[in-house]
Amino acid sequence: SNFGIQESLNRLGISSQNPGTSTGQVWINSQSNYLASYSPVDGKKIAEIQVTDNDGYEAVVSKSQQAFEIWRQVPAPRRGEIVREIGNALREVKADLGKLVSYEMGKSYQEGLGEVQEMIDICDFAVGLSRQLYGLTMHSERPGHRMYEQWHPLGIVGIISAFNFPVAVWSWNAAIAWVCGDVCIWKPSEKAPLSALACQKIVAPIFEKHGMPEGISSLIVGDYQVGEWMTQDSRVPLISATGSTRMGKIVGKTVAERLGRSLLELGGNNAIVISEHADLDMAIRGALFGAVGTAGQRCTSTRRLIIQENVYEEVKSRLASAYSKLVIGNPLDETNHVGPLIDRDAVNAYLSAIEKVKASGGKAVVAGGVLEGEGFESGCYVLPAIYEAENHFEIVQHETFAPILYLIKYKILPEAIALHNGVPQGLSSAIMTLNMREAEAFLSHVGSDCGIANVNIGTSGAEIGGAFGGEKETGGGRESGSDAWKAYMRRQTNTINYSTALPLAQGIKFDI
Ligand code: UN1
Repeated sequence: SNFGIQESLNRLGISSQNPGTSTGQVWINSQSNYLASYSPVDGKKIAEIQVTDNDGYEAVVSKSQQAFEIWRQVPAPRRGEIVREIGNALREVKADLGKLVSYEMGKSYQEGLGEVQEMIDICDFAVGLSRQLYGLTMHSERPGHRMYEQWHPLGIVGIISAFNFPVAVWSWNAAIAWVCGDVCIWKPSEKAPLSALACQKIVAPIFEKHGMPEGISSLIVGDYQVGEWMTQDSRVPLISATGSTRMGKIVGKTVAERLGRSLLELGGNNAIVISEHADLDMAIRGALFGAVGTAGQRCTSTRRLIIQENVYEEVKSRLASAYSKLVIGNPLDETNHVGPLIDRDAVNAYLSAIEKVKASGGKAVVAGGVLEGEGFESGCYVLPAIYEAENHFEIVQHETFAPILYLIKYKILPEAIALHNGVPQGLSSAIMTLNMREAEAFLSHVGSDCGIANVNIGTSGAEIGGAFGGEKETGGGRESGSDAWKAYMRRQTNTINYSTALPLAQGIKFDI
């Protein structure tokens, strides 16, 4: 009776007995190796899924290559029609898939629903995009010549996704890649493989219904080894990877060695600057959701608050009081605010970060700890914590995927911006201020160095319409909206001579 999770699993076709052999799309070919998915909500094993072995991987790639030959010839607006149906199917399963995401990964049910909504939104975006894959035309320097550019499909896109957004980040990549004429091989996090399997079961019948071949959407399951087959594989021209900076450095290097393309969306160390000119009610609410939403496991989670000294004490005490009202528990129960971390390793990383900030001289505003007793049997529930810290502390320079918020004090805005930018990562950022000069300075070329910079909004919860990603150790890639689609296509410049002469460019003479 765990909030209807069993009924949702049934409707999504995820059974605890070997859940996946009937998707119609190639994604496994393994005899014996299984990966179990455990829920951090109650510590129970949800189901096992077959791990992809090397033969299985080869079968997936060859199916994908064959599928690409066909898919790339389907007109882009027709491809968009199919993506529209995928969006509609997601609308129908929103509650069930949101619940599975919540149960397998531990985010609140509301956030699980939000994640499926992101998938629906990106499908809508991709449908429109399917008629807008525009190239430029240029004026040739030569008489009787025409120049323009075309965007052609790239081929197989390898998608490596993280546990924290187990379905939405895949859909940002897949929906765009599909309208661009690419085919996708998805290697989901081994911590959330069932959410991926559910997605595969949603999309596969739609391609099939339209007479499309297997291999437009494929799944490979396993640990880093399975990902490595793909990152080393020159048959996969683009690898789009979301996860830690540590992982991204390995993926980026491997793909670069074969001169492939990688699109990296890695760690953040996101801060909100809270000015003395802020609407403090708004600042507290923005900081609270940013820091404790998804139990601090978004790459956009708020990790640092850089607070002007005149409002520092007030912000600190109001945050402490807000934290005291947080209810931690089963994320499927909508009366709770914060669910568990993904697993016990994450709990250990959280505890070690707290030890480190204390050892560096950080002071607890709201102390952390692991919850025990009834309802917390999985051992993954922790208390959201706040520490006063200094920006240069080694642990503050790191992304810890947990609800730990560091408070840092500043006097003048240039100092706040320097502290803000003084970390290796560059994903998301925000300033809370009603002062126009401060807001514009923060967004200017001497302001935030992040890929995302907000005013009077927290650091998390970006909309799909913008390009998503960041600078420095965040990896530089951009996914989702705006013109991020260009990374999924190859650009071709065409020059056509319709004159009776053959003039050379740059006026070069070459006559015989
Ligand atoms: C991520 O954490 O990898 O902006 C993605 C946000 C969400 C996506 C986060 N829309 O917080």
